[in-house]
Amino acid sequence: MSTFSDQVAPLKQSALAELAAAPDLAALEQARTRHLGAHGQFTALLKQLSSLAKEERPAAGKLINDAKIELETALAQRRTELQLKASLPQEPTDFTLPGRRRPLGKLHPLTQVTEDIVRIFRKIGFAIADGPEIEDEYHCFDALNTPADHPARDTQDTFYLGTPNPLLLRTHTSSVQIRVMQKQPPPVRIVVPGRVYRRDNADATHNPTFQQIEGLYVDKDVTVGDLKGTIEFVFRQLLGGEVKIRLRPHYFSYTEPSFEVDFSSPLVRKMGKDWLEIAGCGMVHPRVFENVGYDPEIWTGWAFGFGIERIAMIRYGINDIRLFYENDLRFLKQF
Ligand code: 2NL
Repeated sequence: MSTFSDQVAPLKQSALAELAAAPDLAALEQARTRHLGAHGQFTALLKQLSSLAKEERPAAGKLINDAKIELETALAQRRTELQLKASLPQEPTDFTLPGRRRPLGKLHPLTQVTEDIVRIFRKIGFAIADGPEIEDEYHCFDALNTPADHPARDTQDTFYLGTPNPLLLRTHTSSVQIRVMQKQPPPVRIVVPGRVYRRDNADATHNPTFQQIEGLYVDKDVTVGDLKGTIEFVFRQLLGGEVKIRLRPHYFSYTEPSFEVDFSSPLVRKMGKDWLEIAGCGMVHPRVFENVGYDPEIWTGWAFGFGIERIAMIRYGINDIRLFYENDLRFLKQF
C-alpha cells in the first residue's frame, strides 16, 4: 500500500507542473491526454488497484481520484488562462496612434448653393414650394401664357413622355408656382428650387438636366422696384456686398414687362467682364393671374428664374457645367 501511495504523489506533482507550464492550448491538450486520458497514467494506476489487497483498495482508489480531481481543476484553470492569452492582441498596442477617422460626407456644391439661396429668401419671408418633375402641358406652358407654337414647347427643347395628351419633363419650375396659385389665394411669397429638363446636347454651358430656382411674389401694389430691390438683396447676400444689379428689357410670355438681370462684382471683373447675365424676371402677366383664378385688377406680382449651376460656376470659378454631373470625387471634395 505504501509503495502504491508513494507512486501517486510524485506523478501528481509532475503532472501539475506540466499543466501549469503548457505554453499553449495544443500543449495543454497533449498533457491532458498523457495524464488524464483513457490511456493516461492515472487510468493505468486505477487498473493496478486490482493487484492490491482488498482492504487497501478503497484508500488507494480515493487517493487516485482526489489527485485526478485536483488535476482536472488545474487543467481548467490553465485552459482559461491560455484562452485569454490567445484572444489578446499578438502585438503590443500603441495607445499613442491616432484614432481611426470616419470621413465626413458633405453636400454637393449645387445643393450648397441652393440651400444658401433658399436661406436668404427665408429671411425675407418666402416659403419653399415643391412639385412634380413630370408635368402636363397645361402647367408647364398653357397656364404660363406660352402659346402652342412657342419654340420652347417643341420636341427640340422638351422631353415628351408619349402622345396624345402628352406628359413631359418640366422645363422650368414655374409649373409648381402655377400649382401653388391654383391651390391658395394671394398673397403668395414662394421660391421653388428643383431639377428641370431640356433637350440640349451637353457642352461647357448646357446639360440636359439642371437645377433652377424660381421665385414668385403676389400682393397688392407690387412694383418693379420691389423686384429689383429683392434681387439686389439676395445677390449681395450670396456673392458679396459689392454686387451691382441692372435690369435690361427682355421678353417672356409669362411676364410683362420682362427683364434680364445682369450683375457685376469684383469676381466678374476678374473674369475680364463688366456684366454677366444671371437671371430673368418680370411682372407677372395678367393672363397668368386669370389662368389661376386671381383677379388681375386687384393682384400684382413679380417672378424671377435663374439657373443654380450658373451661379455656382461664378461663385467657385468653374468653367464647365458638366463637372457638376460627373461625380468625380476629386472635383466634389473641393467644396
Ligand atoms: C428665365 C427666367 C423666369 C419667371 C421665370 C414666372 C413664373 C410664373 C409667372 C411668371 Cl408662375 N413668371 N417665372 C418669370 C420671369 C423669368 O425665368 O431665364 N427663363 C427662361
